[in-house]
Amino acid sequence: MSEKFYITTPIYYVNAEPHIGHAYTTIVADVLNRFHKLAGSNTFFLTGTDEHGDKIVAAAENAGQTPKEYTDRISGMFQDLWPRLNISNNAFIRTTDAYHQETVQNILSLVKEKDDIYFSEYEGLYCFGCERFYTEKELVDGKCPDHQKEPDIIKEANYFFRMSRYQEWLIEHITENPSFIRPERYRNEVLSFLSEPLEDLCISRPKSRLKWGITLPFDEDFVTYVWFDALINYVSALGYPEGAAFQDFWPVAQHVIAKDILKPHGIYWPCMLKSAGIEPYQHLNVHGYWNINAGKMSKSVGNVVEPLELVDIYGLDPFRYFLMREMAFGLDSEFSEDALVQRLNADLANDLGNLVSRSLTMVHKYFEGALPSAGPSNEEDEALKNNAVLLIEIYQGHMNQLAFHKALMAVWEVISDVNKYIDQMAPWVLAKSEPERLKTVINHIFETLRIVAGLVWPFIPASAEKIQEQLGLTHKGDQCRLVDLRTWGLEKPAHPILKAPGLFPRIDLKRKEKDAPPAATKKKPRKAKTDEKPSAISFKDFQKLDLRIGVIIAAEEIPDSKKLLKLTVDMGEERERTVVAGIKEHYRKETLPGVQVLLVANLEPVKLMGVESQGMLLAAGDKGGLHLITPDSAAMPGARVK
Ligand code: ME8
Repeated sequence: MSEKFYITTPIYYVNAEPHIGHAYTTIVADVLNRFHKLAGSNTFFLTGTDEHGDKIVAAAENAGQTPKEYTDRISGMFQDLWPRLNISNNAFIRTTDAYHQETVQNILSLVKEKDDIYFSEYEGLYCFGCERFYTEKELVDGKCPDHQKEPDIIKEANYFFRMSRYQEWLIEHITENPSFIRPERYRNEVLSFLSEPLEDLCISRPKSRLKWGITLPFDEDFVTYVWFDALINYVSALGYPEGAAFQDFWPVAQHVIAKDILKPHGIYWPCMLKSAGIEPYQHLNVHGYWNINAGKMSKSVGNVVEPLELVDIYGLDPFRYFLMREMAFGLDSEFSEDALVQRLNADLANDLGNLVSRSLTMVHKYFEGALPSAGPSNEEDEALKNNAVLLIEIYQGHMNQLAFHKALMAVWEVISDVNKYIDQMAPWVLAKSEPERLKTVINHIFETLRIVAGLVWPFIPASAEKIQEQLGLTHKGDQCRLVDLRTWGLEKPAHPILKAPGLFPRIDLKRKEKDAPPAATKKKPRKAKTDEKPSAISFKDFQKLDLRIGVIIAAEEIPDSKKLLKLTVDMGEERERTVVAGIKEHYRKETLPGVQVLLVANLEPVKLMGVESQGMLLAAGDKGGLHLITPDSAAMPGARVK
């Protein structure tokens, strides 16, 4: 029987449209869900929307809609967003769903029967933004710390949940289960809160003040407090109490939230569960905030980052990769588009993208797409293999600790190992001198890529599946298992290895600066029209050009040059050439050997920074930076362009 895994996100309020914070939490849950599939578990992943309460009524009024119309619309936006972020949730719950409302009423009845609910008059400080009462002590300068507003004094009779009864039990449970709330800082925060007497929780609102909620099963004049309603989604979605999914998945429940809702999840929810006779969840995983310019994202400040806008510009997998690589789970992070572009160019386009492309090009060039078997291996081959196999264990350790950024760093170390291995082994030299050895080298590159593709799948699923397809693997995506990745040489390609079109287009860092000012203020004086296009040349002139395919076999820095790299290019029959190319700002030199290029071969040699250049590489420049022109499939070095 396979292990089970159950992961949830908060159910998001429908009073605002989805932003990058919601996207992050949901992507974290998705990564965990996919990772546990990779590990062979039977998983269940839940997300949804929180639709009752004052805030929603106010937002609906603002939008000129009824609460029902309004919640349908915004909940729909969340439901539309998740597939576009490749979120693999099994269910989407709305607190307005009938089955959820019924479960809330059942649990309220159970808790009431236990004498854990009582009726009482109460006067307190109420923040409508937070939809809860505050104690004087919790206020900062007399204001709600979240909404910076003085709370209203409200006096009303309400129902209360005897949370105080469970304080001692909760302290004991947290102390005995160190990973119940993690990372540790949030566990300590909850314990520190519990070191003061716990007050009972007001769990109703009179209908005279709020109608949009779930009616209490024991008093028609009241609706349920939105948190008592919302938290129950985690069990109602599984069909509590009888549902098979509840029996299977509740014992392994894990929640992902940000620190803003630590108290309801770390205190109210375990006490509610205990009172209702339900086992506590297994882990509460708490992350920090994404900040913008060192401040919290907020609609009023106007700095809300919309996920789909970023996905449209940079692509989904770069967006997912950036969020997971940049934030240390548990700590706050600063969001910056420039940092995203840098990660995309360096980690994805340069390191991973180029590795895949140069590796597959070699299988084509030397073996026509058929993966060769490995012969005897030497020390370097063994070192690469050991690092790649060991990576699986290291990765698993980090993932189990929610250290996603460390898991990715470990994968990228191995990516860098393969890039170095290729440079050291120089397959383009082996192709001429040691064809048997070449087979072993190519085979080791393939095996390492198989492991890398499997491990990056939870983070960048679409790209990983593309790589797996190109490698000809049978077990792609959610069919791939960690246990299979561990067995070196397990999978033979089911079809010839495919050519690799660029996986991650590079983005020009200067794009934003160029695009930013309005065109009117940026325009240079227009020149005469005839200067804008190169003038036409005759076919005869064109024929004078000698354009040829070359393969870069080495790339070196040129001292003191910011832009130039010195390349050694294999030209086939002809001798190797040295070419000085202005591509240093766009390509890392380690990733260039093996790349096929197009060369103007009959230019007069020129000296650049003291190095004679015997030709010129062709490249296209656009908003995305510089792109070397390369044939769509491996061509013979020296081949003429016709
Ligand atoms: O609190 N950085 O819903 P909500 C990171 N309905 N994550 C962020 C973020 C940021 N700047 N801003 C929001 C609610 N989030 C309740 C939950 S659960 C039973 C009820 C994410 O729409 C993060 O996950 O205000 C945070 O906990 C959640 O959105 C709050 O979502």
